[in-house]
Amino acid sequence: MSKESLANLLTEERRFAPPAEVAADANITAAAYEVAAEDRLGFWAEQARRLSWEQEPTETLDWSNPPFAKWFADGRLNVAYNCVDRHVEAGHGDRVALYFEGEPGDSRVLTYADLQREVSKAANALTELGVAAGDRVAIYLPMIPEAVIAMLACARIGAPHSLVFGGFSADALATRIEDADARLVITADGGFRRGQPSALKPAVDEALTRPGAARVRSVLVVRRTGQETPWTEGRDVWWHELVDRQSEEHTPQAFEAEHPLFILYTSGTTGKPKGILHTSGGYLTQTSFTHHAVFDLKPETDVYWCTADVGWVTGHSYIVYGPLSNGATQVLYEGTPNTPHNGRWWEIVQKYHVTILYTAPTAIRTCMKWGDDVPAGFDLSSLRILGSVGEPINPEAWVWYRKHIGGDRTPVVDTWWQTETGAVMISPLPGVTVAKPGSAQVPLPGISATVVDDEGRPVANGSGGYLTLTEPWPSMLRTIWGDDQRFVDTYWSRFPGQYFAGDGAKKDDDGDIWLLGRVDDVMLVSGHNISTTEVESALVSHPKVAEAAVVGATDPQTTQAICAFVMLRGTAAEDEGLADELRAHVAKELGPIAKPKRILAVDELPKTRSGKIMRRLLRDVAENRELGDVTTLTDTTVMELIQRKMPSAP
Ligand code: 6R9
Repeated sequence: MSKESLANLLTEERRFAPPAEVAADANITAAAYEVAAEDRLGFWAEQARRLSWEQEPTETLDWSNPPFAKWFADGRLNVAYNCVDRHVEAGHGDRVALYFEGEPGDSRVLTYADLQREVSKAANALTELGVAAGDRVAIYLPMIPEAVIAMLACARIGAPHSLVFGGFSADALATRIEDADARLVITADGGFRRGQPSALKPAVDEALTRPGAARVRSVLVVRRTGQETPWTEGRDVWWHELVDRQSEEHTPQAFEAEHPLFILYTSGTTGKPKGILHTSGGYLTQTSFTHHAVFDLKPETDVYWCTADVGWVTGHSYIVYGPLSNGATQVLYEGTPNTPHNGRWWEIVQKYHVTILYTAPTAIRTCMKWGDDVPAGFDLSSLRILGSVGEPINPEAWVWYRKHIGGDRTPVVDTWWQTETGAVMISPLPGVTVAKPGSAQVPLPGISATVVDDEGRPVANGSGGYLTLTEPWPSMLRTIWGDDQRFVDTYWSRFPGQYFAGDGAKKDDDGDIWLLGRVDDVMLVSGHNISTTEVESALVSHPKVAEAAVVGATDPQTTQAICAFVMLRGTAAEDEGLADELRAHVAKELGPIAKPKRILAVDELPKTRSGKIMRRLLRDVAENRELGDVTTLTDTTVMELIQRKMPSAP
């Protein structure tokens, strides 16, 4: 980035105060900020008491060897016991833990007592397969209860899990198995997606032919679709044959707070994927606290639903560990939002009386595109809090979400965090914060975040720069698996003493934080740094545009030229005047400097499995280059369609 900090273009004046009834009964009040500011470590020590420890920690943070943190180091606990057994012991065994909704319409209900039996049996099965504390287990499953059960069974016996998105290729799976040196793979014959059974097991078979994955001893296979499945005798074992015959009793053993809980790979734009390592006590403390605070969860009455896949960090922290440690009742849905019809999600909200919904901006924009009448056909009045995660949420999408899903009454919490942070770091609180559409606003109590300039100095209100975290936090990544140096270089070297998240951000006049996207995506146009997020938000605020992705393509006159890919709303047509109309609209919203030089209407945008737009691929197209790595794309044919529409070089 050049010396000049990010242009501060966007102005958003709408404000939404917390509803009186949420504010009156909120789990967290404004006082928490003061308490935490006065004694940050004392605040986290207090939050750790949300958990049941076999041995209570006396030490909160050991930061004697930064950036390698130890939290609650002398405490001992079992993570699965905290997520399951203790709720049964407290008399909540009959409470529903999971309402599972399969894509074909099948459903299952698991209470906390059921979950305790299932997790115990699975833990016994893993032990029978020779998995011991410390051994890594790769999990490659669809969104079915066994995914949650398998994760908790691993946690219960102290075997770190490594989830790989179902749908990642055999290659991606092999690299992750090899890097973590996993000994067991848990998979399924397949899962249901878009109305069809889609196979998973063949990808495992292929991955295991790679030399790096040769140390895998067994493959545990859940029967989900019933499709024909290739089988390797002596290595492959059916879940229903092995797990079902196990004892329902299993005594959880306590592990040290810093015992590894899981590894989760983030792709990054270059180089091999980074295995982000999370440990037990600090991670569970912060996921539990943030889930309680940010979603105001009332375990007795709320029905919570996070639409993420368990293979994404959001699924780890806000389907499994946060909600279950809090004794939540939640929905787990296997499939896509539009199978068999565009209202499937809203039908699920209506069916289970969902009160808290947590999803991603990409899903919200897709629903906007399908039209307001789709959610209007369902009773969504049970909803009381809405959340967003994964990308900056454009103000227009935020307002649509609140109005058409939240009945113009629910708070919307825009939660900023990363695989690396483990839990939410910056977010409004639903009963406290006067919300600003498009802004994640304030660090949570106990979290220190700021926006700095090129030299690492905090910027003044009203300016932009880089988002950094200035104090360690309990659920921080502990390292990159097997590569401490890369951990130091990647996150702690750009601004010594601060964690650099890789995101651009600005502070508004009130000091609230607005995320502006990855700094790699920031564009340099005639000496101005312009954020892709702001131009995208301006485009999405035009009534014809449902989604937009903006990249900077090399340009001889202006260094980079803004190139926009737009998806139109259902009724809008691509006519001749469209590009000029959108350019004029952006000029009006942001100023002439932000006007896209080229605008291309497309049917789909390239996205990762967690719904993030892959701008680097669009940059490849805009610059007529061969495409980079596409293995983490949901749908690789999207890129061919876009390339075909692209007129060659400007
Ligand atoms: C949880 C998750 C992390 C990156 C992060 C940022 C983007 C996530 C956001 C957001 C703006 C939000 N991001 N939440 N940007 N506002 N509320 O998404 O983890 O998959 O590791 O991605 O996602 O760019 O750096 P992960």
